Amino acid sequence: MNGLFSLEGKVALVTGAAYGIGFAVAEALAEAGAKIAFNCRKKEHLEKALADYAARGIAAKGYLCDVTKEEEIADMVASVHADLGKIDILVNNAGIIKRIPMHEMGAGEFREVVDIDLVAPFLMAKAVLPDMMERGGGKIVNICSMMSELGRETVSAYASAKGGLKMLTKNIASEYGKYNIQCNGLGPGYIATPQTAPLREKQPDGSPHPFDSFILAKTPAGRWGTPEDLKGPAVFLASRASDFVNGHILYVDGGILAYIGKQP
Ligand code: NAP
Ligand code: GCO
Repeated sequence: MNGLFSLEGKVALVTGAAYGIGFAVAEALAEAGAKIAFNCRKKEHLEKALADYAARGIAAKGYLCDVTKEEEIADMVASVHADLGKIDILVNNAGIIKRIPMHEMGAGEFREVVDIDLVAPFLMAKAVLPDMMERGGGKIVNICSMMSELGRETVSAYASAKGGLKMLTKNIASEYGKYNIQCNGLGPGYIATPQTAPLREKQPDGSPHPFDSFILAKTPAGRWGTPEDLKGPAVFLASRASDFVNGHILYVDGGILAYIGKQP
């Protein structure tokens, strides 16, 4: 394959990669040869993540940075340049969700989700695009969601943000493709991480959470995804193998978006 999937010599910044999907994506990019930078907001998360990366033989550089704060982003990008070099691959992974019925959700709660899940990817992309333009190309991967396509009760802010992130992905692809910059989305289905833990909690009587049973019935693969399921698709979108893929959202969802669901 003539090194199509190799990331040797590349610098990758994965936001929110202290654990969960971001950690698995960063691990995959490292296994493909990239030097890894990651960030999060909490010192305790950073310190544990550095140990976890080191335990896997990954000399990741970690930075405390809130991706909603432009000045913190500028400082982090400058530090990555000094520590590892210019950024070749940006993965906008950091994200939160608030599950609140929309009529009960405060404007501030809605804005907080949109700020982290949509405005921050815009700010992060702005911070790396000039160098990518000057250096002849780059890769931006936005972690979208099934909620880039579908809605459900209580996730109005999240779906709005992730739907917007799908279109931001397409717009970056449209505006910067001429600089050999590819911007694509990775759309995980339901993945077992801390973010979805409340949806998988056993009931007091030990029975499965109703949402857990619902997702298993709706997913042809018949299981929740794991962060490891995203490793191969992430390397594909970060490598030369995807140089003619642009503005695409690659769903890694076990088939849930294709399936009407099992007859009750
Ligand atoms: P997670 O376990 O909750 O991890 C989120 C990460 O983002 C944490 O490292 C968190 O660290 C960081 N973070 C949150 N807000 C931040 C901010 N303002 N600045 C910097 N870092 C921030 O989430 P996950 O399940 O791995 O999801 C990762 C991404 O995949 C998210 O964008 C999520 O929407 C998306 N996604 C998840 C699923 C799923 O089923 N799990 C499916 C589709 C898409 P700190 O709290 O220390 O900052
Ligand atoms: C939810 C879940 C989902 C997943 C993911 C699905 O409450 O419905 O958290 O939103 O996080 O985004 O792709």
